[in-house]
Amino acid sequence: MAGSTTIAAVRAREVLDSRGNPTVEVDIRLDGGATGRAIVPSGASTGRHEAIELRDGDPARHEGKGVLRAVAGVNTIIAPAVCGSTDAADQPALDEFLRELDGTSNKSSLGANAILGVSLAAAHAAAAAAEQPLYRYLGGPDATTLPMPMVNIISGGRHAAAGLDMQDFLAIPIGAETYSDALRMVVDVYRAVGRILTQMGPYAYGVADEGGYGPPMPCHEDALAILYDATRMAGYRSARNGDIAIGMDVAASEFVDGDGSYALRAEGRSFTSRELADLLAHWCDTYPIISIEDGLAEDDWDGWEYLTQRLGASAQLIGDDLFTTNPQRLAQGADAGIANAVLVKPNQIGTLTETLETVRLAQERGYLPVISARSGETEDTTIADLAVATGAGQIKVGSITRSERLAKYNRLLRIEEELGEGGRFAGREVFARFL
Ligand code: 2PG
Ligand code: MG
Repeated sequence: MAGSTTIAAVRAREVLDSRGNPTVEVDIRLDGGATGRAIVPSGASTGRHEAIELRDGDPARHEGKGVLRAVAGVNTIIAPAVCGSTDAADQPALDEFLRELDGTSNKSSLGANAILGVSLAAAHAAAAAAEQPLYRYLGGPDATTLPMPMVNIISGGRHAAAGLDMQDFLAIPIGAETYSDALRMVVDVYRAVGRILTQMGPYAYGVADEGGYGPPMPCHEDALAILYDATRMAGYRSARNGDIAIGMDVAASEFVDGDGSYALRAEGRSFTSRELADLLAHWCDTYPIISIEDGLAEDDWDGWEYLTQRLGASAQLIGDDLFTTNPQRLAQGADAGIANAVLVKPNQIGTLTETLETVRLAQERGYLPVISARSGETEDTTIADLAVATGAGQIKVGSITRSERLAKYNRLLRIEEELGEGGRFAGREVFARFL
């Protein structure tokens, strides 16, 4: 569909995410007739330095979580400002314009949820006008690498009602030859974990926000042990260099105390920053852990320095709350030599252009980018295309149940089919420097 890519119409509405919370959906139509739609996700364990998600705060609707103000901002401020004048095919200019229209450094005026909805819907519309799938439109002919998935199996923290303080215990199918094989292997592990948990009693089978199991457990090491045992039960080698390795999202900002100590309810005691780093290092010696996200809190930069010295050569250390997809924070972190990977969540920063800048910066500075969903998700699949477009090499979407997760995994299956012989799977190579 050739034709003008000038934005002709922008329409936002309030829809619901996978937790039943309101979120922003945006539709865009271009002069030439192409259309695009995006739905913005929402986190629970949010970083302090994220761009601001605008919520109504009206307790009479959705306990204050409505997004009618963000929707109104799109329909009454952004729409008239861009319609008839702005080219959806010039993403950097559009995103710069949206930032100026907002006028704040953290997008608190219009809301990152409003701005990102417009930014992504415009990209979808422009890709449709170019008659290209989004990954090809954004990434060009080189966008052929399918990401390694790191898949949530057991959840704790803000994503599960019971027990564990740490948030994610993930399976990383490093032995897989193809993306579809990777997914199948992880499903096998998920089922085996289910069998182990069922033996522990009926309450051990709860499902958490990202579709993983959210069992009550006496201590964190049990989750690691179950994942390890289940992998072997499923017939795979659970080893750093085997079929399935382990990843964790500690999400430590969620349980750091005001005095900088880390209170683990499950272990029944507090840890200093150094003790927590040592505990993680001990687990890395005991289990095949090759990736740890937010091992320490977002502002504990001294602790991060120690953690990186201790584990940075043998494990991927991802900054999520630490960097909040913010190129400035990532640059600071790289200058300080902390972490060696960055989680990339478009709604933490609020525009597609800045998201792509963060990925580019990571690649330039030798940090591994991991494209990520949020715990509150929808049927929107933009991040699947983003992972292929950027050649990021890794994606984190949650577990392999619940359709807001499967929408992304299944989108990648379709891209795998579409690329055929021309595509490649990132595979264990992504982790080569740690193995
Ligand atoms: C994370 C994400 C996704 P949330 O911490 O990495 O798992 O959670 O969206 O709640 O921030
Ligand atoms: Mg995280």
